[in-house]
Amino acid sequence: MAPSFSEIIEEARLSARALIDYGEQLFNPTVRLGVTGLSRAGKTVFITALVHGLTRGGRFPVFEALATGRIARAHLEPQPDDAVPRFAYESHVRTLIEERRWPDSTVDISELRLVVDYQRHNGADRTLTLDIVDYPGEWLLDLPLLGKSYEQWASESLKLSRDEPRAHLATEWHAHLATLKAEAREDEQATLTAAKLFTNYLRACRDERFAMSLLPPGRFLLPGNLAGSPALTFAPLDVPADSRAPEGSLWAMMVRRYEAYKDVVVRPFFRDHFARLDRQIVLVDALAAFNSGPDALRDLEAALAGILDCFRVGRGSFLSSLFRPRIDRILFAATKADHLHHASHDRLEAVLRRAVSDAVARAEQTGAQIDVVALAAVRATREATVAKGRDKLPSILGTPAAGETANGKAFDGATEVATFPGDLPADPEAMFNGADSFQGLASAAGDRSDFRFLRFRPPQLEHNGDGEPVLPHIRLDRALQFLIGDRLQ
Ligand SMILES: Nc1nc2c(ncn2[C@@H]2O[C@H](COP(=O)(O)OP(=O)(O)O)[C@@H](O)[C@H]2O)c(=O)[nH]1
Ligand SMILES: [Mg+2]
Repeated sequence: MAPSFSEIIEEARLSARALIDYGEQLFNPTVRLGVTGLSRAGKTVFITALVHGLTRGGRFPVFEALATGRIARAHLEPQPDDAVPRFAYESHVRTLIEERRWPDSTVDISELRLVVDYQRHNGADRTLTLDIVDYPGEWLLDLPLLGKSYEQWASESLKLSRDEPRAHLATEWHAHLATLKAEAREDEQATLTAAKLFTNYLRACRDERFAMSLLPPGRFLLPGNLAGSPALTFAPLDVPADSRAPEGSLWAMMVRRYEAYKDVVVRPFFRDHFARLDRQIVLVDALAAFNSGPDALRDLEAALAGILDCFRVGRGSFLSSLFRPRIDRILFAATKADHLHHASHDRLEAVLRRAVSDAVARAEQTGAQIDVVALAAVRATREATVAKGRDKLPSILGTPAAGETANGKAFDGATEVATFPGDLPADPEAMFNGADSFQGLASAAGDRSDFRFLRFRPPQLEHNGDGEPVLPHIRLDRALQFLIGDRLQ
């Protein structure tokens, strides 16, 4: 298929951008690090802890450049992109350390520039600029839409919504859909209602009990300044994947708006942000999926495959002729590992490795190096062994956030408790054996589910001397070593 006019323009813009970036790179070695993950995965906390650790000299034994003292200084500088909000680092640190609260949730892209002065192994002084870009994983899951027609997207979305537990959540939207005739005249009110019910369905899927991950179009849940615009007012119709809309029909109206969504939302994101990344970390809240149940874990697996496919977007498509994505390292990180006893950290890593294994095998042909880690950017717990009868249970100690409940008891946000969150199996395969592999909240009452993770408050830090205390973490240094260690040789 010959490229369309808009695709040719797109290529020209991309190559102009690549040239500018290349010029800068010559004078000023820069790594653009993308930090993504679905909402609540832990992006804000990860970036805050990473920057805090680098600028304040955190305890990072596995991050070689810092551990061996080759990093002289790291400091923040104004970011290069004027149209992107700055990551609110200082206020997030204050919230975490002084108020012992987690930072408020953010739903937009933001950016921060960190400049690292270091000494090469051969003794020469150098500077590495690290541009950290925080963007919602929901936006990433939109990239495959670039290669799909409205009809393909609609029939895939419908098919997905007809399986349980989604079908259950889609009842109202499906009922409305059954009243629509795709070939009928275009109708703004019907479209508005369809879009509203479809969005409600997407939102219900994100509910904690279900924790479904695979929900494009991402901007329906995070509309930002596009809320209410036509580009966000469409929904799937029940139309064959390989057919075309009659002119003036409801169907044609949906097609037009779907294409507008791609033009207004997806392409600019690809061009201005995604295509310029050098390194990428994808944060995954696997524990939320364990909490919910096997369906959520299966969904997460599909979403991860979708995300990995995004890193191939542009390589096998029209975009690859002029522009080659630069991402050469991708790290998948299971976050909040401090909710598990350390005996389970390797197991958490193994489950994530298993969840991305198929997709990794495909993505490796692209030449990007891929790794998996289980980490806690901020460790909110300590460990203890609690005797229960004759058993000794490996437990974790932490202060549950006010309002969290366990066994009918509500916590006040000030009391420390020991909990046994559940054990991960030695064989990760056991988590993927279908609907009965484990019990989650989606199908079982709270006291019968296999895992129950409480939300803990950030840790109480010990101030000694006048320096600001360092934040405890789990394997954050390993993540850093993989992501930028080679650029600090
Ligand atoms: N215990 C613990 N909780 C975390 C950690 N990182 C994130 N969280 C929890 O996850 C929530 C969402 O994190 P956030 O960074 O705001 O996610 P984002 O939406 O991806 O930016 C926080 O409010 C915390 O409750 C961590 O390292 N340890
Ligand atoms: Mg955030």
